[in-house]
Amino acid sequence: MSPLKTERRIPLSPRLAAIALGSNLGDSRATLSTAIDALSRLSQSRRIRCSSWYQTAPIGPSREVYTNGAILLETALPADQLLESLHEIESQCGRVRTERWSARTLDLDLIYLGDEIHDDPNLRVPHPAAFYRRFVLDPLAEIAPEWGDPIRGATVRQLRDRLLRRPFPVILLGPQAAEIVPILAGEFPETRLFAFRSASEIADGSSHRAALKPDTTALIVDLSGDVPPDELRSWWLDLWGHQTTPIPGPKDVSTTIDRLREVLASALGR
Ligand code: A4P
Ligand code: MG
Repeated sequence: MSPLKTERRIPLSPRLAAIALGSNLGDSRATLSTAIDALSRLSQSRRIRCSSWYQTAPIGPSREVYTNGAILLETALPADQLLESLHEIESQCGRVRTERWSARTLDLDLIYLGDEIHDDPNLRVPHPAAFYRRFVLDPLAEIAPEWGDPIRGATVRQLRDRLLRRPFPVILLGPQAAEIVPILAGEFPETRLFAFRSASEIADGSSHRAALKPDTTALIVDLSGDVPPDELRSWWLDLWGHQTTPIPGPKDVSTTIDRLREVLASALGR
């Protein structure tokens, strides 16, 4: 027997898993209840709570409305086996992977697994986009509001409440930020967009800085992709006593703007 198999036989202590469900192809309600049944029957696992279903506007290229929800499982499965099981359930429910974010019968994303942190392209936990997505946080806040995000130092309820602020403050960070702000400001009037060329410009106290009150929590989108996340996080904490997390952006302007539209629409729940 291989060492890996031996290792997998060591039972893990059960911990909670938060899984987000989404569907925008076929009979979504039927597919989602099949998925809930399959998740509830997973080995070494038991169902704790399910959210209600939410109709959400599609983010990205697909036109069909999504049905989203969330489930809490108690599970002793190792992270890689749990993800494998989620992929199997997606396939059983007719998921066919084509282009990025194409319409799908079923998408299962592992949002949290106890307080575990995994940083592998095949398995990122906490899910890297969950913290700015209403379609994830609304259902999750219904069933696990006090869950503490192990990276962001906030509960699910706090993460969701940040997205409800209007105007919604967003900092775009990078050399193209000033050019992009007027384009997006018209499309997203419920936001307040600030452009900073660099992290040091915020620290130096530019004219925009005064507009960001000490209690402001803003979503930072790092368009340059150059600022190490930990550094950005720590000076953000130092300046305002709140934590946020930068989203690394692509470098070319039109892709950046498209990507920003997706981020803002997810955050605002449009
Ligand atoms: N992967 C890494 N970490 C994880 C994780 N924590 N959970 C890997 C699940 N999978 C994870 O996923 C792509 C790869 O991510 C897999 O190989 C997996 O090992 P995928 O499910 O094949 O592809 P995808 O879902 O198209 O891509 P992605 O980036 O996961 O997209 P999302 O984040 O799932 O977003 N609009 C509304 N209103 N509601 C939605 O649910 N969903 C999406 C897709 C877009 N727009 C939406 C919704
Ligand atoms: Mg997915």
